[in-house]
Amino acid sequence: MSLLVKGGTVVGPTGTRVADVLIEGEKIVAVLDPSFSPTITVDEVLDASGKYVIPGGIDAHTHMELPFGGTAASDTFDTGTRAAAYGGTTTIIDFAVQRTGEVVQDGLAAWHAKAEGECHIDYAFHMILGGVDADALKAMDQLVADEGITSFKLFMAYPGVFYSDDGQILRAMQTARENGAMIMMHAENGIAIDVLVQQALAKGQTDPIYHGITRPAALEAEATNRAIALAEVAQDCPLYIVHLSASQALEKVAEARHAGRNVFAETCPQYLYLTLEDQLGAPGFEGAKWVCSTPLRSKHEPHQRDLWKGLRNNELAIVSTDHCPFCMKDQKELGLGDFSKIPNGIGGVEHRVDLVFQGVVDGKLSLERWVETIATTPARMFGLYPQKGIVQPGSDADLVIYDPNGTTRIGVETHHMNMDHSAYEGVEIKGRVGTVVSRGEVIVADGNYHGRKGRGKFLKRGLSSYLM
Ligand code: DUC
Ligand code: ZN
Ligand code: ZN
Repeated sequence: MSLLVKGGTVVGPTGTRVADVLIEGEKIVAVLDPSFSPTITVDEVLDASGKYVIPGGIDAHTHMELPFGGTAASDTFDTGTRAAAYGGTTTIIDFAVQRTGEVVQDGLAAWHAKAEGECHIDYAFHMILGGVDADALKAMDQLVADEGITSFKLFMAYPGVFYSDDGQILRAMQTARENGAMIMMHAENGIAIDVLVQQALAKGQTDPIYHGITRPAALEAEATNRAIALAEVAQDCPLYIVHLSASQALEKVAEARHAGRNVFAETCPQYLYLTLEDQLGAPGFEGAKWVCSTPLRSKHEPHQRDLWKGLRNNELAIVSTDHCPFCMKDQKELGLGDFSKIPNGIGGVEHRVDLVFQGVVDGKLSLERWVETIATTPARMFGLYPQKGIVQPGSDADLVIYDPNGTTRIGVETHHMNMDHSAYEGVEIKGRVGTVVSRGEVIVADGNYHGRKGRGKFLKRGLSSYLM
């Protein structure tokens, strides 16, 4: 099967040009000046004139079916990857989980069992380490060498669940420095947060808004700083701060990066668009929709301005979603009367490409940076480049024809995620995902779905291109 994507403006990390993209089978074979391609015979031509042609989105942070707070994230690999495809994402990197006390490889096998035969797009895994001990450190080496798992997430938050203390973190970082893996850090001081949570509950402060109030920016900044210091002690182990939300934490990352350190960070659309005040203004228990960790920050502080600036100047490398959806009914409702029991997470895997494009429309980001933060850098950061993340000969034919003149209105009635609400209800984007191609196959066209469950392949990843 051959396909010609004709007349679009191809956007890459270093520039744009009008070009035709020739696809044979699953691969891009040529990116041609339009004057060449009239002579080519293909099975199908997709007209992309007036549209952008970008690499398929790579969401480097999702949690399909994540067990959390007595329930599990409501999107399966089936529903979540289909929704991702609708939104122009053609690869996800999900987090396999080693629960505390579990053998790492058993946790990984359980994740493979959840995903295999279910995914609509290609997928890879990071590994959450829920218990760093000698066996887990050995397992890290084995996963890097044999399993294509080259990044490990640790938690400075959630004492008693996923939490690692500083000694465990340092050991995992030392191991990563040796085997070339990336350490991903949930940087919040969970011990101090738990004190604030208990104090709030003791005062009868049980509403969802107290979730954010008991997770102050200072405790994100402190943990970020501590993670950076521990990585320095571990011979500059590569460190990636996940879901960074606060200006104060960004300052710590920026300082390390300006010093030439091996430190990177991502933010998420919720921190670029939603605020604590959205949650505060919501009636009754509605604020639970926006309970996630790190939490939403106040609009009266310059977090959003600083995050957009960080994306422009590469202090922030990537926008991922931290897609971790829970329905209100029977899930978020577990925290009625006690905010600390609300499962943490926002679903957004379907909206990331659009929400970051809105930053281009608003003059906050260049087209090139849009593509870099949603596709090219995630591929490079997590060992998928150049198979993924770029429109060039030899790469997988994963691409999106994006219509800058279209409109996307986000809401529960139209989204495809398995959620009974939307964190972005009513948000309108001046742009629209038109056609989505995954390994040479048109899986979405004009809002219609043509893909199928099970076509997505597991990707064994290499080491990060940013490894120093
Ligand atoms: N944060 C969330 O909001 N959900 C899942 C885990 C996490 O760290
Ligand atoms: Zn996290
Ligand atoms: Zn997460």
